[in-house]
Amino acid sequence: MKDESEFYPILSKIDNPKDLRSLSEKKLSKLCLEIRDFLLYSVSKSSGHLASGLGVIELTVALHYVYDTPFDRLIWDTGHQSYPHKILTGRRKKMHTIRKKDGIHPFPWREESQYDVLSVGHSSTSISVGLGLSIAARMEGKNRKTVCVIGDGAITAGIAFEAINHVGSVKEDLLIILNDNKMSISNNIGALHETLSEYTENYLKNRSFRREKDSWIMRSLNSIHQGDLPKKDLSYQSRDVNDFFRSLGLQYFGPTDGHDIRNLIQTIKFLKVREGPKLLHVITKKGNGYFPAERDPIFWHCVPPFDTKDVCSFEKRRKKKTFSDLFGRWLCKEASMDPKLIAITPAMKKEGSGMKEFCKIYPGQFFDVAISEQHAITFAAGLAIGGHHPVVSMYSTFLQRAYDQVIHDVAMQKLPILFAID
Ligand SMILES: Cc1ncc(C[n+]2csc(CCOP(=O)(O)OP(=O)(O)O)c2C)c(N)n1
Repeated sequence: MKDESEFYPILSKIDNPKDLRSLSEKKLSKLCLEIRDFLLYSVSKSSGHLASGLGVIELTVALHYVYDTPFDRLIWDTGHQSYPHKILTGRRKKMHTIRKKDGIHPFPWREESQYDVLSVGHSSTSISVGLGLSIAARMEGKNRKTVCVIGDGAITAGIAFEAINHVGSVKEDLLIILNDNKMSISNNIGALHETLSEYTENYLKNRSFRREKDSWIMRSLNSIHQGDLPKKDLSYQSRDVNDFFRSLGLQYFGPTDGHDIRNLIQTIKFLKVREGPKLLHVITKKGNGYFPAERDPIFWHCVPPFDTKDVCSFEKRRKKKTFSDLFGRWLCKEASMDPKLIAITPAMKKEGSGMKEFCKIYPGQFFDVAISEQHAITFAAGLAIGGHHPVVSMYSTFLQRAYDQVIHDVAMQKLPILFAID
């Protein structure tokens, strides 16, 4: 182990978020650099999720800085991005034990820490749990706040939409942070993803408008300090994203730079005192600050131990064939003889399912349906009824999401669907 205080002068003094909150804002950028370096070092020793954590360091610092955790509730959707959260909530010295026998969990785990509100691993549950917690907090009457952080990948699942539909109608006080890095494990997919990307691109192109908006944020923040809530919200006036979330009863704010710690803190402070259901659209880069992970966030999503000084040979070694690649090869061979074969994956194109080649050779017979295991199966049922030969590839653990669909929409209908279960 490196000598902590020498390499991490600020981080080594943070054993919980209270220590973090005692720092001046000026020190936070430096702290983020130290966390980034520490995270890289510890994952290189332990193995685990890397690129997503690198992308939310500033967000994690800002949230623990502004909110009074663990009194205020912070929920990380899916939880693979929660390593920086673990580092700041008393588990720094155990980070190298992640995924080791008797080590700490690679996802938030309720029994491990009072800061882990929900044990996760399966995606898209944060908004439902957040809503339950915000109702409980209102009934408790202690002004406890609830924040959910959900990725643009995780938000594609049905349960997230079901929860938003509920949040918007009961109008509880809840902040949803949409961490938009354009990636799921593979590139993200779907109409919402396209709209978010287009919206953000237009926004970034329009620099002069951005400057105007930024000063608008400052004006709004000033008025908050004077006890006067702004009449208008901060959102950029575009029909697409705004209208989508507003039609579901959420106040939309953003997009905002998720790597600018000062901006994040100001924005989150502003939202903390604004009542009602709100969504803050934060733009981040998966793998931020570590060039290999920025260049290939799919590869660096989750990694075995590696030597930080010899990344080239690590990348080459890891590109060896896997069992999933063999499945992908079999699929290509079958499709060459069967034009009715359709391959379906819920957001696991490359890693879980080895379909990278298949989708290039047979783009018309391939569907990545985003994180939607239930839809994937009932969609396959429709294709089978229509005379096609669907192959649905899925990790067994995520297939749990869709037991009912397997039984009701496939088995009971006696439909010929092949399940490739890893
Ligand atoms: C129900 C379910 N299906 C699939 C997965 C596998 N999975 C883990 S992380 C992830 C991508 C999530 O993307 P996003 O929420 O945007 O987070 P990012 O990694 O981009 O930070 C997927 C598909 C899962 N955890 N749960």
